[in-house]
Amino acid sequence: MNDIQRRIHLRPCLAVVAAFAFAGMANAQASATTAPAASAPITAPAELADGEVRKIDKDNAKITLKHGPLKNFDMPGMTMVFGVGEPAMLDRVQVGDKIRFAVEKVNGKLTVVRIEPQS
Ligand SMILES: [Cu+2]
Repeated sequence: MNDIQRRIHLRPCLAVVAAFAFAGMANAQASATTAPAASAPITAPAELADGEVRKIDKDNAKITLKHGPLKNFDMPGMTMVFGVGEPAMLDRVQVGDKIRFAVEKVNGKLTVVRIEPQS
């Protein structure tokens, strides 16, 4: 194969790679509703949802919340169990507390990454 033949042969492959890269960027932007550019999930500002603490499981780093709609995940309001990013977050809440919280998918699991008191 001479140089010209090699370049012609490579071009379609590069186009496919570029298309995949573009699709990946588009997906990242579609899922990050508040951040214009794709960035690490932990640092991306997540939308805060309303919730009420129903149960705290410090041993397993889990919290049961009655939550309002989670727009990021297309989820209506319900009561469900979440993992928490930091077990220490559970020290700052009590059953019955009304909170605002942020959820992100961490290793495929919905995880509460931020808890704030509801004002
Ligand atoms: Cu839910």
